[in-house]
Amino acid sequence: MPILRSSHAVDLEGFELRVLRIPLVSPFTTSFGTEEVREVIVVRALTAGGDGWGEIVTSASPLYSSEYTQGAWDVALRYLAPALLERRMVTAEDVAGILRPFVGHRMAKAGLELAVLDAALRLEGRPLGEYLGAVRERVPSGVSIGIQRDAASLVAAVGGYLDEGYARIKIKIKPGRDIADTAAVRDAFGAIPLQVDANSAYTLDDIDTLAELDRFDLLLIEQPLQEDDIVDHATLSRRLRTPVCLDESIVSHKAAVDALALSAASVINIKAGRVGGYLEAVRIHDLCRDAGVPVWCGGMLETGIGRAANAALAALPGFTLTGDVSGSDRFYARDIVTEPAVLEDGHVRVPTGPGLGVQIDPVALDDFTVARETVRR
Ligand code: SMG
Ligand code: MG
Repeated sequence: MPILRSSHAVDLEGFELRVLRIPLVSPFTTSFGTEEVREVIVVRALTAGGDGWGEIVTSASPLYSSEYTQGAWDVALRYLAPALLERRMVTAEDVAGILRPFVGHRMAKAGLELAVLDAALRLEGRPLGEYLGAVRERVPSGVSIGIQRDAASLVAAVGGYLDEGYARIKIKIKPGRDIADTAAVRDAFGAIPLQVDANSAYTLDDIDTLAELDRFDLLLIEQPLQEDDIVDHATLSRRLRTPVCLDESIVSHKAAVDALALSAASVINIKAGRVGGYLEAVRIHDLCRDAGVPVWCGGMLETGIGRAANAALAALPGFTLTGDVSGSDRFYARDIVTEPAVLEDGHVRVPTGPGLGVQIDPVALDDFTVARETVRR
């Protein structure tokens, strides 16, 4: 039986959206490109009972998915926020239904839903973790490491994060930077918990290369093929010993149902932004838990807002694998919340205060803001 979550309605007065550009502590390279600055949209729901905060996890360019900052900015200001404001009294559980007529744009929808949910829970004095169904006070913390200049640099980077205490290592791979990089990490560190993420860089023509990864006893290979290659992922899954995990392909609960029905994956990465919100993320968690499929919480280089929410989500019982829920300092020298997530003994704490359980640092928020717009009722 699904647990029915309910939060109080908030009296919506407006939404303030900001584009932030926050420098990364080091460049982050995936199979689709390199980022040196995190460009992200912060959402503030303005309600009669106080503010709520959310984050739209798009990147500047549509490379991870079709969504990107300016597209999310436009659709949120032009269509999504006005639709919510028109309803005025809104619960977080209403948001997805109100926004359903607008096709796609899940990251934008997720950011607005989180802001409404945070406003409601702050008003109720209820922590997000409790609302979502968290069963842990802290979650094990994995780190996602970008493609480095060469294998030696990768080994140095992995060693640094292991020294910090990270519980699991994920390395990014792409054609030509796969077997040798993975071998270098295994040779240097032995049987550490290790997985790889291809961000859709391969096709079935690469099946022999991907099968070579089997000898490294990886926890999983994440999203080797394209977003819509569900059947090809099923074909690949039958051929590999390494478990196939889907990230980009799982854009909704329905996509997860279909992927499991076709045996396209034996593990799922759940990202609230990618699936349209934390409530949809919980539905996918519930589905996978009932199906005996392990899940873990993915990351989109979140600020302290999304990072707090991800820690709460990752504390649900079905999240049996270590997620990309790292300390804030893995990406940022300065965050926009007053108590950024820190790594303690390989774990990150689930905030216990009302709503997200973190406070915005207004000076940092202003310092990183490059655009700002408010829509009112
Ligand atoms: O937040 O720790 C994090 C980043 C984790 O590797 C990460 N995310 O495909 O899983 C993924 C990537 C997508 C990031 S692209 C903006
Ligand atoms: Mg991924």
